[in-house]
Amino acid sequence: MARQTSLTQYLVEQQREHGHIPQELRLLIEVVARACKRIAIAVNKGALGDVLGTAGSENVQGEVQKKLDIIANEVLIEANEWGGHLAAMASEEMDGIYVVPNRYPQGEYLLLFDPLDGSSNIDVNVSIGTIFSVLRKVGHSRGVSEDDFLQPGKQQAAAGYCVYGPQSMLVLTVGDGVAVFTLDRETGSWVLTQDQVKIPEDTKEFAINMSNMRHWAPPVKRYIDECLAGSAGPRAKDFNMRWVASMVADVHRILTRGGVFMYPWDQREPDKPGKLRLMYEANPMAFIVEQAGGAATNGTERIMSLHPTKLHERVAVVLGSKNEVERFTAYHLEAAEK
Ligand code: AHM
Ligand code: MG
Repeated sequence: MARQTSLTQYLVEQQREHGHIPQELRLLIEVVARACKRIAIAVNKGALGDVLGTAGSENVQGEVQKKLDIIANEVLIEANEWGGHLAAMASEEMDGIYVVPNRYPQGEYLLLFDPLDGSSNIDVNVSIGTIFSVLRKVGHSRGVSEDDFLQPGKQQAAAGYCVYGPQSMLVLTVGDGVAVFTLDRETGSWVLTQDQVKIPEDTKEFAINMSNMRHWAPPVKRYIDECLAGSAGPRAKDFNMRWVASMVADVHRILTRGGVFMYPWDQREPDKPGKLRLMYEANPMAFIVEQAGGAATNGTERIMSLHPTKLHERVAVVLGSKNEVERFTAYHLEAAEK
C-alpha cells in the first residue's frame, strides 16, 4: 500500500527541513484543520443535522446569516480559543475582534476567517468553504486591539481554505508553495494529495458574475468583451466561463486547471471598492494564488501590498493565471492614464 502523508506529518517535516513553521503555528494550523473537519461533517448532514436555512440575524455587513454561518463561526472559535497559540480572532460573522479570554494563555498569532464562504449555496447543495488567514502580532504592546490586525497581506504567516464539495479538501500555504489535503472520512485524517501546486500562466477560462455587466467600469467591460469575441476577436481564441458564486470553489478550480476570477468594483454601490473582504477573503486567496505562481490585484495594485484601514474592509479582486491578471491590470492602468 502506498504510504500516505498526513497533515501532521507534512507540518512536522516542513518544520524539520525548512524550519519555517514554529511550534505554535503548527498547533494553530492543526486546530483549524480539525475545526474544518467538524464543519465538513455538519455540512454533510444538511437537513438531517438541522443546519440549513437562515438564523434570523444579520452580520455587521448587513447580510442575513445562515445557520451554518453561525455554526462554523462557533466551531472555529471554540476550537481555537484555549490552545495558547492565539491572541485574538476576527471573522466575517463578528463585528469586532474576539480576544482570547483571560482564563486561557495568550499566544502571538492572530487568526482571521470567513467561516462559511459561499453562503448563498448552502441550501442548494453546491460547494462552500472556510477561508482563513494567519498574522503574527507585531510589537510588544500589552493586550490586543483591532489595530494589531491591520497589516498588509504580505505579512501573513499562513493562509488556507477548506472546500466542502464532492470531497472535502484543505489547501494550505505557509509561504513555501501550496499543498492540498483530502479528508479521508474513514480514518478522519487530512491526507496530502498534491504538493507544490502550480497555476498555468495562461488560460481560456474566466469567472465573473455576468449579471453585473451593465454596472462595470470600462476596463472590466473591455476585458470581458474581448474574451467573449472569441477566436474572431483580438484575443484570437475562444473562452469558457464558469461562476459557482462560492469563491472557494472558483479559486479551487483555478488552482487545479487555471483561470481568472474577478469580483471588480461596480456602480451598484460606488462607494464600496468591491464586494469581497480584504482581510479574510482576498488576502488569504491572494497568498495561495501567488504561492502557486499566479497573481492577485485589485485592478491596479497587488492585493497583498494593500494596507487595511479597517477589519471588514472591502476590495476589488482579480486573481488567477498570471498573464490574464496582468492583462486585466494593464487595461485598468491604461484607462487611468487617459
Ligand atoms: P459570503 O462570504 O457571504 O458567502 O460572500 C462571498 C461570496 C463569494 O464566495 C462569491 O465569489 C461571491 O460572494 C458571489 O457573489 P454573487 O452572489 O454576487 O455572485
Ligand atoms: Mg465569503
